[in-house]
This record gives sequence, C-alpha cells and structure tokens, in this order.
Amino acid sequence: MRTQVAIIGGGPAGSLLAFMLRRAGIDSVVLERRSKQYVLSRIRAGVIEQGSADLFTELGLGKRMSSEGFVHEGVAIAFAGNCQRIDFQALTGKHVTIYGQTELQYDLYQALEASGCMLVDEVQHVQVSDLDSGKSHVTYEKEGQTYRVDCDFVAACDGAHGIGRVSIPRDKCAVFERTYPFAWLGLLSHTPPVSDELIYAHHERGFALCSMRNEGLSRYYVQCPADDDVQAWSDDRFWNELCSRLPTEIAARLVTGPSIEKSVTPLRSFVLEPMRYGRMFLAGDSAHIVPPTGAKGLNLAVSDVVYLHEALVDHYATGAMSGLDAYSDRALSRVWKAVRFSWWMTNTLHRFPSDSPECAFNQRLQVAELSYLLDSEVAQLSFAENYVGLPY
Ligand code: RFL
Ligand code: PHB
Repeated sequence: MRTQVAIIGGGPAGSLLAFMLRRAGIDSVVLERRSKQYVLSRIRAGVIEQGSADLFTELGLGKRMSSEGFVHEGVAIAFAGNCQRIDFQALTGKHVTIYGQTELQYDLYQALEASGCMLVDEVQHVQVSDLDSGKSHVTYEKEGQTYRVDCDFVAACDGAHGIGRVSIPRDKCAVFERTYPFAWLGLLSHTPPVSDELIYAHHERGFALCSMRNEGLSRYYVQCPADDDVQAWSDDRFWNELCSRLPTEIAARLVTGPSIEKSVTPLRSFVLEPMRYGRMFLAGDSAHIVPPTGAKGLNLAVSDVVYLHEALVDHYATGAMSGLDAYSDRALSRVWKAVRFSWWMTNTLHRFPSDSPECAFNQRLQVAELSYLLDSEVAQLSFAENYVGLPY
C-alpha cells in the first residue's frame, strides 16, 4: 500500500492529524495498536483550552462539544482553609471547556469514518524503516499477516509508550526529564460535582482536585505515593481522604457514591528534542509528557498537530521543506511553556515527601507562591493566560 503520510497511533493527535490532512486532500493511513473500543473507553483529559475548542468548531467537530461540554470561566484554588476563584473571563476574556477526552475521541472517530479516512486498529509490531531516504515505509502485522505501507512521511502520534520515539538513535536526540515522587489516584463516579467549577486544593495531607464530566458525573483526584496500588484504595478510603483535603464547607457538600473507574497515574515531565528524525515527525505524548496538573497534555497534542498539518500542507502545495524543517522548533517553543506551567503547578500544589531534603524549603516557597497568586492580580493574569492556553 502507498500513502502520503503514515500515522502511527489513533489517539487524539493521530486521528486529528488524519482528519485535517484529509480535508486538505492529503492521503494518510492511521495504524492503531489497540481496538477502537479500547481507545474509546480510556478515561483521560477533561479540560479543553479555548484554542483547541475553537479549532474543533472550525473543523465542524464541535457540535457535541458545544451542546454537551461546559464552558468554565474560572477555577478555584483551595489553600489554607479558604477557596479563592481565579476569573479567566475577567482577566483574559477567555475560558476553557469541560469535555472528556473520551467524548472528543468518539467525535474524531466518527468524523474519520464519515470522511473515508483509513484507520487500521489492533495492529502489532509496527516498525519504521528508511526514514532518511525517499523510500520511507512502515510495516505492521494484523491477524498474523505482515503489511507494508510506503509513504513520504511518518507521523509518530503513538503516545508515551509508542515505537516512534524509541526508533530514533540515542545520539540523534536529547531527552529532558523530571519524575515526581508522587502520583494521582483518580476516581470517576455517577455523583453531582461538588462545585460548578474545578477546585485545585493544596493541603498538608497532599494535593486534591475536584473535576467533572457533566452534572451527574464527577472526576476527583488525590495525590498518593508514586508506588501506591489502586487495590489499597477502597471507595470509602478515597472519599475520606478527599474530604480531609478540602475546605470544611466544600467537604460538607460533597456527594459520594460508588466508583465506576479508579486508577493511579504517575507524574512526569518529559521532552524529546528534536521532534523529528529524518522523515518522521513526532506529535503529542510521543514527544512530550506533562504532569496532568496543568491540564495541558491533550492541548499540546492539538497544537503540535496544527503546526505539523500546516507544514505538510505547505510542502504538498509548494514542494518546500522549510515548514517541515521549522516544525520541531516551532512546536517545542510552545511545548516548553506548557512544561514550565505544568511543572510550576505540580511543584506548588503537591506535598513533597517529608524525607526529601527540599521538603521544608519547598513548603515555605509553596506558601509564598500561593499567597502571591491569590493576592496579586498580575500573578492571576499570568496563571489565567497559561491555563486557558497560550496562542499558537
Ligand atoms: P495517546 O492518547 O496516548 O494516543 C497514542 C495512541 O497510540 C497508540 N499506540 C500505538 N499504535 C500503534 N503502534 C504502536 N506501537 C503504538 N503505541 C501506542 C496508543 O494505543 C494510543 O491510542 O497520545 P496523544 O494522541 O498524543 O494524546 C495525548 C493525550 O492523550 C494526553 O496528553 C492527555 O490525556 C493528558 N491529560 C490531559 N490533557 C489535557 O489537555 N487536559 C487534561 O485535563 C488532562 N488530564 C491527562 C489528564 C492524562 C491523564 N492520564 C491518565 C495520563 C488526566 C489524566 C489522569
Ligand atoms: C480531569 O477532569 O480529568 C482533569 C481536570 C484538570 C486537570 C487534570 C485532569 O488538571
């Protein structure tokens, strides 16, 4: 088989890229390791930046998002027993949309199918070859058969555990990484959210986050040890821990109920540079991972795809390579700002283990950071500008 762009990974980055290329008349094939059903059932992001939501609307993908998503014009920070709102709309004129990644992925798969894009799921042993020549190709197996896709370019949109990144020789890339000594335990439940907007809570017992999917579906997180086992967390233990980390009047109105999903997510910052090797371009989590605290991962996947799409369209229209040559630097400039914001939020809101040497010093800095943020309109403007999403 021959195509113009072979896309590895059918998550948000891969499926959005395929859809956008299709609209521009550029042919692609998406190769996805999991079944469509599996991809559609993963519980992940919930916060869509205004720029990402506007893009989905422009592409005609925003119908359900605008009827079923929720516009949030601010978030609250709970600190030292109080809860203070940061008003995005007043500060920046912008907002975010609460719409689950699961729903977005469904909209993307529907759109791919309707536009006749080719997505092959449940593929195994994907391999990329000849990335430095005009004979680039990808091989994969499905149901015991081996297939080959010849292509002009490869887009590695295969997430944090894909093969795109590991196919780059170690001496041709640089990795920048930070792991954090804690994880998030997330719980989804059919209960009304405790608040109309998200609450990020700093507490001596550890960080907590109150989020949601809709009026009847809540998503909560509590910081837990990095190596914690989800089995150690009964629903009761989770709810008690969450309550103990929220200001009293918020905890008092929390409605609890049985969990429908519970999982532990380790926290990590990771960037691979450049986001390219020969004719292969990396987009989304395959090139960078941010801790979920800033709600940036999915949104970065979207901005990478916008840049890559623009460069590919320019290449196929003019034959020029300049856009593709500039892709990595252009994407990384936005990526690093989101890495910084996510790292800052993570550092400021989580409790570091008491045996770590920086612990006492960090705690004082956290108090200084949070009281500055909540007292200063300038600090709030900077927070709001980053949270709603920097321009692309
Ligand atoms: P994905 O979504 O991981 O998709 C990659 C796809 O590639 C497939 N794949 C392969 N296919 C073929 N061959 C191989 N060898 C392959 N290896 C992998 C995988 O099966 C998968 O389908 O990456 P993508 O597209 O770059 O999208 C990134 C986002 O999914 C991710 O950044 C966000 O979920 C991060 N994130 C959040 N982002 C936000 O913008 N806002 C949020 O509020 C937010 N909250 C979150 C989050 C991530 C979380 N977890 C679980 C990590 C909350 C959590 C808890
Ligand atoms: C979520 O709703 O899953 C969510 C919201 C905000 C975050 C991370 C995750 O920062």
